[in-house]
Amino acid sequence: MVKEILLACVGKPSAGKSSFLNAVSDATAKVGNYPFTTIKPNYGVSYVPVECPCKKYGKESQCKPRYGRCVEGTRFVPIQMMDVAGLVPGASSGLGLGNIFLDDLRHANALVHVVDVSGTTDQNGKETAGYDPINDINWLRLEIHSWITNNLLKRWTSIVRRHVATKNNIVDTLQTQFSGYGSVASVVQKAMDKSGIKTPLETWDEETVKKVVDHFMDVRFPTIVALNKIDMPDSDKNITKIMRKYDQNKLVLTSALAENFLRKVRKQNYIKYIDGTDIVETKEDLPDSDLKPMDDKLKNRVEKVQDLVLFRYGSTGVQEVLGKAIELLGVTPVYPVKNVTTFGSPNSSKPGAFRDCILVWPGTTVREFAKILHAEIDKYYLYAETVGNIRLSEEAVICHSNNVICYKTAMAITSKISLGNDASSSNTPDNNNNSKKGKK
Ligand SMILES: Nc1nc2c(ncn2[C@@H]2O[C@H](COP(=O)(O)OP(=O)(O)OP(=O)(O)O)[C@@H](O)[C@H]2O)c(=O)[nH]1
Ligand SMILES: [Mg+2]
Repeated sequence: MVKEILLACVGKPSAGKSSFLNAVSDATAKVGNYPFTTIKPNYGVSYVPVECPCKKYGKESQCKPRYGRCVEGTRFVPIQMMDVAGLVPGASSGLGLGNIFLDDLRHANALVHVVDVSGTTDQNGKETAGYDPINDINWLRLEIHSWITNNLLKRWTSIVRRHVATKNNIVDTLQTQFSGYGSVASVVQKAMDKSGIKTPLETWDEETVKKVVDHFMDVRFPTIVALNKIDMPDSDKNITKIMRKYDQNKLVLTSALAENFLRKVRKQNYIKYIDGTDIVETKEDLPDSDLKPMDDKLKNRVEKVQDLVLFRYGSTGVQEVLGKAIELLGVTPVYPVKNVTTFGSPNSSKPGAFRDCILVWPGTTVREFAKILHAEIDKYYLYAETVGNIRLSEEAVICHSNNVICYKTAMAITSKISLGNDASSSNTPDNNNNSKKGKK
């Protein structure tokens, strides 16, 4: 099945989730300085940067992405973003807007935990001063953990009874319980391997169940923490504290407000601004451009954003969050082509190289990808080759050195291959980190 990767913004009310969604996508979600501005989830399409082979093979001028865009060898591939209502401590047992919004997370492949690092909102999203944002990092994980654990413990006696009666293995029993979270057996297997638990399920106590859920969460809901509102006065000292305590690979400093402001001013043609950088140019910098001159008030605001965010931190950070999330998921971009010299599309007679780019899960093999592209490619499969007419084994795992793939089939494939529909650009099973459904 070909569908998109979905990242979900989570966090307490007023952390800036909707602002973040708007900053990285085409969404126009409502933003407000009061808790629970968002009730129903908002959705948007974002573009994540991956390496496009057009640069390596000198085809930059012919590179014609069907979706997204390519800028000098950096391909921007569409993914789905979502922003849910704010979670408050106790959400898993119904507090705040409760469980419904945890349910909205079931289809997400990874989470972006938006944290208000300025300390100006309390755990319920109400205005305050000097709040310690470390609290938020801790309890959000606990809430999701409790949500899953409680759902499991509620039925534990009957789960054990059925497990014993059916003589199922542990992974199958747990997968039945976890399928509602978009899990597959390989995810459960990975979580069990990580946990190191080898005792029979019928002997597990509550602590063991909690430990399993902990590992399941890591595999099923990998999370990037966006320390948001870095433009505010107290953020600095909180950032230093958090950076010391947590894995820096999963932390990104952001100002969604600054990004939205820069995007808006760019749209109004007052500035040239390159996403993900600190580069902002005005009419004064580019007198021959068609940029509009800014009045003093606007000029001051732009300069303030430059001073507080861009010059200090290098960028607004929001693009970096997407890049890290994709890195965490470990997906690889694959470029199916009609032949490995012109790099034309197997799905279109239109001119242009590298039209299609599909993100696949780690471990996806050449043959599995054939199946993802089209059942007929799989059915009439002869062989696959990559650049230089190098044949690829069916079992070869797709990686960055063989991700330009041409399939040769015993019959011409007449029906359209499925990657051409709507905005699909990624092979996304409802789980993470493995394309092999049910593989153990
Ligand atoms: N200073 C500053 N304010 C921000 C930033 N991001 C968001 N805000 C402000 O924080 C407030 C809440 O923003 P929202 O995006 O509505 O927050 P939310 O997390 O979606 O809130 P709920 O929908 O109520 O859960 C608004 O006043 C935003 O303008 C930021 O990076 N810096
Ligand atoms: Mg919101």
